[in-house]
Amino acid sequence: MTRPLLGIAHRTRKSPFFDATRRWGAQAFTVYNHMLMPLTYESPEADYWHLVKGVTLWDVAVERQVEVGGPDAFELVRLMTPRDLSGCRPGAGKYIPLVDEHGGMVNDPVLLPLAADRFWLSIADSDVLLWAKGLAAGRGLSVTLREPDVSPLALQGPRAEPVAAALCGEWVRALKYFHFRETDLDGIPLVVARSGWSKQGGFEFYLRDGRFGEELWERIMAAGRPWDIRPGAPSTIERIESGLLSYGNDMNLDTNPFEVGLGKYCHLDQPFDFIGRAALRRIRAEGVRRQLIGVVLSGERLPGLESHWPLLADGIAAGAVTSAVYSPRLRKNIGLALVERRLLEAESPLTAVTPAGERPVSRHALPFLPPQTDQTGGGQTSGRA
Ligand code: THG
Repeated sequence: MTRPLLGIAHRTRKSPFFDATRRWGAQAFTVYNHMLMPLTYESPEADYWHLVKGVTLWDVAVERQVEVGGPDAFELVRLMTPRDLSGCRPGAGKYIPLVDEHGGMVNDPVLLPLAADRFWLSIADSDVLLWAKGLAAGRGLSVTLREPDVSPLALQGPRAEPVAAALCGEWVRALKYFHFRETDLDGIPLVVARSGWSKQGGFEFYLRDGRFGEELWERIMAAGRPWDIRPGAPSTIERIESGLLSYGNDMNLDTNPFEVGLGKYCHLDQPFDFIGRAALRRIRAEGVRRQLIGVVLSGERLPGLESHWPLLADGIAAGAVTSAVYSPRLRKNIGLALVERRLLEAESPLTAVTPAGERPVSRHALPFLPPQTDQTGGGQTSGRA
């Protein structure tokens, strides 16, 4: 069967790096936040090996920024997340689940506090700007909400740090995990952060003026040449091995943070009354119905997952595999699955219904593989607070 063709129109937005990524060999794209994102250059596996062994540059302009500004900006951001932001200060980014009034996941952005009254939510694939506008209008908050001209590039891999230092200066080596700084490269306005959707270490360069897209891409590629930099993209293989979640795949409005392992970011007893607090307290008291776990699917290498694969326990519906991929380092089919808790507790044998037939499923601890730890300026885990 041939692959379906993707129709492109004006509403399918393009990144300021689009032409550069085509020139550098992007072969496949997906749509994310109503925008095109390159997925593959050489092949998913070749791109993955460059990421885990070297350094790769990703066009992740689809990680759009929702800018919240004005006198009530901090209040609106706090209303949107169960994470306690009382210690929030400019320059220190945070991973924050956003939930609705039922405790359902609206998005899982990175929060960048630019100033006491100005924030970026660097969003996953859902319409956060509209949710924020509705909340602000409904609550009569004095905020300005917009999607500014900001386009992130991610530099990821164990050799990312020397490339970032060659480009921006030695100061980037001291940047702590999730921390960021505003800077410029000979007039190209940037925010540089130590972050990214992999556990191989790296940085994100938020371009603050799309007119410099070509120039920034080529400058990073030139700086990375001595380290054999390659074009790349968020890797399904690496992110599943590392246990990173994908909004829209592993969670959506019908899942709550406790089900998907994000309970550690839910501070339900903080004084601030965020949206969804009562619902999340009820869920905490009653316990979750389902739980996201790591799974190994036995047998031959499986095809890519295009929609959830049903899970069965003794022929009874038990949940679904939400993401799956063949791991070249583990030489196994690995995945994430949202499973009924009572079946997990009963340790019922699970089977996945895949396009290649039924496959026995066993549970595996997350992450499947440990993070790269030597490139994280202050520690990959110490920056969590
Ligand atoms: N960077 C930026 N924007 C983004 C992403 C990103 N927007 C979309 C998407 N990714 C948002 N989702 C995530 C999910 C996980 C992480 C970051 C963004 C992540 N999590 C670490 C973990 O789970 O171990 C660390 C979380 C923590 O602080 O404890 O990095 O990648 N700009």
